[in-house]
Amino acid sequence: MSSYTAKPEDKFTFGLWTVNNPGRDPFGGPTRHVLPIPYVVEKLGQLGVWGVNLHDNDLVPIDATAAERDAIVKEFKQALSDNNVIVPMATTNLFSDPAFKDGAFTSADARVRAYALQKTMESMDLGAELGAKIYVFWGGREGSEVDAGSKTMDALGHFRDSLNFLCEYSKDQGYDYKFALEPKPNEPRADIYLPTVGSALGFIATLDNPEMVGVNPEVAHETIAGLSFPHAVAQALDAGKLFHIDLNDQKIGRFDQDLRFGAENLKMCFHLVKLLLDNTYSGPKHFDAHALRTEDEAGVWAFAKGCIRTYLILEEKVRQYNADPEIQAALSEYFVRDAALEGLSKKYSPANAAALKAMPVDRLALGARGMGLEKIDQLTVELLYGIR
Ligand code: GLT
Ligand code: MN
Ligand code: MN
Repeated sequence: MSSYTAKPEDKFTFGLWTVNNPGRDPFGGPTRHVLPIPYVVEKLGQLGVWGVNLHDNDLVPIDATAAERDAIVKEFKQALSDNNVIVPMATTNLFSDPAFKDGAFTSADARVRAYALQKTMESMDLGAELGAKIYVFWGGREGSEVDAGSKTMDALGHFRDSLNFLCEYSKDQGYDYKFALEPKPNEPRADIYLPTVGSALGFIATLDNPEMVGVNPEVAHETIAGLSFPHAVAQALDAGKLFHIDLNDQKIGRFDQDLRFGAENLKMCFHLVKLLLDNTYSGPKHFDAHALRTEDEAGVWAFAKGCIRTYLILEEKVRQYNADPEIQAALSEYFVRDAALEGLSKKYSPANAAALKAMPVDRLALGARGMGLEKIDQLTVELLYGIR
């Protein structure tokens, strides 16, 4: 039995905007104070957290002077090194300022699009100065309520041009960033462009430097759309595009809840952790969640510790599942292997096609077979509840 405490090799991260979320929502103001950033870094370090991520304006106010920026960055770097915390990922706030109310890279206004590039380059400079290797693009305002004129087609073209521009900027500066697109179907816009992981993967293939760009799937975002998060992650892994992951939890069909990891759908979270562990995902594991609005500061740290503990508990459950003789026996009955048939089906050749066409099939027997999935699922539930 482990103590379920984080080690640097777990690569757990939080965003400054997550643990420092003051509990504001569209119907009410903050319910807790914003904490000083060096203190947040110290507390995260005490929890064994590997990294802290940020938007430019989580650290440096949008209207800071150059001297103010430098002083803030210096103090932040000191806190990082004092507490053994790094900055693995950076991103740009292209959603809070009213200038971006109708989008940033996809705005209908060329001046806004140019400003979005300027702000992102400056934020990439900041991220690089702090050592970030991953650069996330969450296009919260890149969407619409009104599909005016040619906007929908224009938006895709503008988004592509912006990403191409910024990939070249990253290369030119020697930053070595990997870009990760974070899809979300809606909120704060009625419809956000590239709403799912699958949409983002399709879009990446149209870029000038597709190898530099992957995805940052978030549990809540695919779940809002009613989609399976583990399936989205599997597709990203299969494509070699899982550059980053945002872990939290969510009820289907709600506003973006960003709940504590494992707070809502433990079985889904188990399958997710299994996918990441079995496929040796080695990137950061970012808890993009926040404490409930009901909580005070103690509740915030209970929330952060809870994300970590649940992830580590589920890793332990995955190891147990992979070693459980009854579960493994049920799985080997479920997966029917046949080396000869798999050889024929793996790759087309005229001979393989002819052999498959000539193959006798007992269709009724195939249809009559019970798959044993009820048993497998019940064993999983019992394992998760600690009965096994
Ligand atoms: C915002 C959003 C998150 C994104 C962040 C990165 S900002 O909090 O809800 O899902 O990951 O821009
Ligand atoms: Mn996110
Ligand atoms: Mn979210």
